[in-house]
Amino acid sequence: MTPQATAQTLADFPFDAPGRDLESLKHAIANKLMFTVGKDPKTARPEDWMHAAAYAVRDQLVERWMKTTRAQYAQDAKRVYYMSMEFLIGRTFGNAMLALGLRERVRQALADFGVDLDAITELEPDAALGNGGLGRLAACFLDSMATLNIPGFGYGIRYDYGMFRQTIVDGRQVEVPDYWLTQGNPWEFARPEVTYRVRFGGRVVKDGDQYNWVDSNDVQAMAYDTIIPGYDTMATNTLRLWSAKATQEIDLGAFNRGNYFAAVETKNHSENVSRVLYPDDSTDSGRELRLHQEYFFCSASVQDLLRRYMSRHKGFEDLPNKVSIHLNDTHPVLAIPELMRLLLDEQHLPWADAWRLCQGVFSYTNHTLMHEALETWPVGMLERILPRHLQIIYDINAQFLTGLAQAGVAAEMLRKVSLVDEHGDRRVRMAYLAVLTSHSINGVSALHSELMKESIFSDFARLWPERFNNKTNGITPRRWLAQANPALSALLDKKIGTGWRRDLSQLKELQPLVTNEKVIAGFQAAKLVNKQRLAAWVKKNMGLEIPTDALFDVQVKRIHEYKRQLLNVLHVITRYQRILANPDAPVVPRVVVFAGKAASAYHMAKNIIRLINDVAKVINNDARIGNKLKVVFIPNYSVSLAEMIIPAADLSEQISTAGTEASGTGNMKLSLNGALTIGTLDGANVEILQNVGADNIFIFGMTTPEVATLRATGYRPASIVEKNPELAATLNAIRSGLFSPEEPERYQSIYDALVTWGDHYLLLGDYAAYIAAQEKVDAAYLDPQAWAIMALRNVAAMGPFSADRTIAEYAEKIWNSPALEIEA
Ligand code: 26V
Repeated sequence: MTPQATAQTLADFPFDAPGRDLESLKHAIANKLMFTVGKDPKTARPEDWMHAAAYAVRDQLVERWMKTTRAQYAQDAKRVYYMSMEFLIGRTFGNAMLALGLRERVRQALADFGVDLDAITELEPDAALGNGGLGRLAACFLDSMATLNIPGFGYGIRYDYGMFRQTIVDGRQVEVPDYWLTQGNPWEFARPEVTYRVRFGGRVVKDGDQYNWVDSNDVQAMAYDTIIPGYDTMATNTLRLWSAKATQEIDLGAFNRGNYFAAVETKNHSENVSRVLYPDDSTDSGRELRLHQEYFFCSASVQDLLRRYMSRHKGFEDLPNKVSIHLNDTHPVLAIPELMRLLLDEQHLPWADAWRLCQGVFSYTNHTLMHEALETWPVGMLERILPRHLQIIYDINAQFLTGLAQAGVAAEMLRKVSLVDEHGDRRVRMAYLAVLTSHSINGVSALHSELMKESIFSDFARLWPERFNNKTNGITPRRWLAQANPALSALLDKKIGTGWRRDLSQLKELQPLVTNEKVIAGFQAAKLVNKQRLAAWVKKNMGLEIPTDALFDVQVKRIHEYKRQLLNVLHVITRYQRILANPDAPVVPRVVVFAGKAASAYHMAKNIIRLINDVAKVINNDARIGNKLKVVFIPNYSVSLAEMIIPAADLSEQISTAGTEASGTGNMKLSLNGALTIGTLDGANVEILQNVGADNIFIFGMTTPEVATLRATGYRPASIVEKNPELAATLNAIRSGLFSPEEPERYQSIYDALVTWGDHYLLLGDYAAYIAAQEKVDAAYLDPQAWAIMALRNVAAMGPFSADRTIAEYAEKIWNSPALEIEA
């Protein structure tokens, strides 16, 4: 007999609701340490206290979590499934305490045991299940969906190894595996009962109208649930991550033949599916394991959401009213043929009905225009691994192309829009499948959404203009201001109240106060505290002294040619040479901070890291320079390091070639924390400019049309160098081995990339404008009052860049998903 749920409401169920007062928290932590962690306070390590405190805080969320789920079922609410290969969550402990408003009380409770909250907080490993912007956006969106009471579920993969840990050895990036689960993860609930069979390979046998997929190799997907707390609300959502488990513990056939090791190997092989996060590395994108990963999590998720729907509904008519599936880039696009397969082959719906339901359910966000990042899969590989899905994709394509042909569309155009690219080896274009199916297709900034319609999806935008729209990205103010920057948060609380955490538009109330002397002094004091925090970290971890009265010039993001860290390096070298040439001239002292990872197979990006470190070594050790210029490459950039670096920044480097950065979100985080932007008219920089005003930002360089024109008419970097002696000297320093005396030709290839091979990102084309903009930055920084006012105007203008605004737009315009009402 299975025990029945007798309690109609949680009020009838005799559990002890955890108290929020200090004494209750102390008892909870003590109990967790003894009974859950199993440690004597006498011998407990800081990690044990961290786990005990985490469990105590987690308990505070569980009741809310259950009330949220009950309310979802009771109201038969529409659920939004946000499907993403990446969720770059970072740490959870601090975020959970913030959401509950319990941070200071937990601090006190721990202090009574002689435990320092800040010290144990640092021991939590980051959940680094993402590469960069796309993964962090997914994490910010989960935070905002919960905070806005939107019934949102994240679906993704529970990688055993997240983003690699970056170490710097002799200036070079060396990757170390990130096995983040060693100490256990107090924030997840394993759900061994929630498992689905995911099939690979085999073949399709047709039996009348029925398609049977047989002889497949199977993997089990097992669910792990992470609680996503909303801020100051009962609403508490779920991130469900799938982990691969072998279907049989061992292969019995092999075992019986006495080959024990081969038997265990099969198990290891199938469990490889969720082993490791793929780096954002276009050269690697054809790897077969990646296709397995994508299908693995799509299949498990779609089976899971369909089961949930079917448990409460008869028939599928209502599916689009109860379910939205959002595709975070093309990585989850196999969810489309998977839902088709389940509706056709298992639920026996007619094709037209299944297709209509899919179009009602799916929506898609594009995050890049870069050709290399647009996913395609070889037809042969799909046929081998997902034979039934390939048939379904062919059928979707045939219907689509037949419709167009009947409407008189020419063969040439049919080839262009076909789901199958017939050039060379035939490949399926996943982005086209997403566009063809989705009722909404959005870009992530105003500029990017326009370019998307003009470039990669131009033919589709002409066919279905109504499907295309923009949703400018945003960031969660909880993590990126309240949590990361307590000093500035306290100032804001005092001057405009505390409501900005839930409603970031309230920052505009700062506008009339930005010239107030007390506000200015408060801002400057907060900035200094944050710079001291960073400087202390750099001293402790890197042994380098950095002056906190210098301008902190920060570029933190993935290392990529299009983001142009090299342009920043050119400025650094130019500055270095100017100081040497004019040792007595007054200069604005600067600390130039870099951080970011390069994909492990991206040689140019890794070489850029090495150059930055070599340049840093020479400049930082040049006695003639002293504190006038310091260069720091902070290793192993992560969400947690971002929380420390960003609040310390004075200047935010957003210098991508116009038209290449889809949005950027670091730009928003830095401006929100009172850094001024030096940037190109790219991505969301354009909208930041509109909001802060041209006087409070340093915009430079070619516009997107100018970039296109220069490329079309012929970019000749060598002739730019000829006309600019300072640039020539800078490049020469790199080429001659000034920064690599032990190997003078080390950076010849970088020189060649910039000067000889017609660099696609046009760095030298923007060099002069960039240097001129940097001179304006120096001039502005000489007046600390005026600088602080500009920085405050940035803070005050960041209201629109809250992820709450973004999510409210998705909910209203794309998902049609109202907020849930939850009893207190
Ligand atoms: C590409 C690939 C290729 C296959 C291997 C795995 C992998 C993983 C990631 C990617 C890149 C995805 C594109 C991306 O991250 N775009 C960024 O999205 C941010 C959020 O919208 C946006 O702010 C950035 O401008 C954009 O570069």
